[in-house]
Amino acid sequence: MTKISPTDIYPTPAAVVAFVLAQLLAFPAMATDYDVGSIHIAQPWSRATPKGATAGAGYMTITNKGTTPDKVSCVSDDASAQCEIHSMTMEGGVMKMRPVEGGLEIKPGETVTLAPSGFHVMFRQLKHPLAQGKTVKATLKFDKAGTVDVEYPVMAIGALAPSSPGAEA
Ligand SMILES: [Cu+2]
Repeated sequence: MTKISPTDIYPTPAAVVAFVLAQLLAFPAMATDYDVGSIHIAQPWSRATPKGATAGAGYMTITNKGTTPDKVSCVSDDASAQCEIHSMTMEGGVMKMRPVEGGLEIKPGETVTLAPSGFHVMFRQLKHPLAQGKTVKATLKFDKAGTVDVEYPVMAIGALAPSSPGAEA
């Protein structure tokens, strides 16, 4: 006697995992977008660090599609001992960066871009250099939307954007 079970029709979880792994292997540095609550995170990326560097940075675009302000901070990452969100400001002709106290605010309907020379996720006290083609995984915590793990594909040293010439893995 034969009985059709859902697994005959739909791919098994193992098949799905195999497919996803194949995709990841085909595009090792492809960025994924993330959604958590009413927060959308687009195009996360990072930059390779030279040997001996003590810190690295992560960038992304965060949009608040909700109706209340939210604040984001970095809880931890897999490449460094500490993770913070920093701002960069010009002070007396010198660029200075400092932690954003209490988290970076994203107002309702607002999109905040973290990019070189501006806001960034700072991976402090690196355990190893960030290598081009690899990823850094960080846990971000939004006061309202909750927690999300984000993978930052690492682009070339000095890349200005994920699509910069020479930034391809
Ligand atoms: Cu910084």
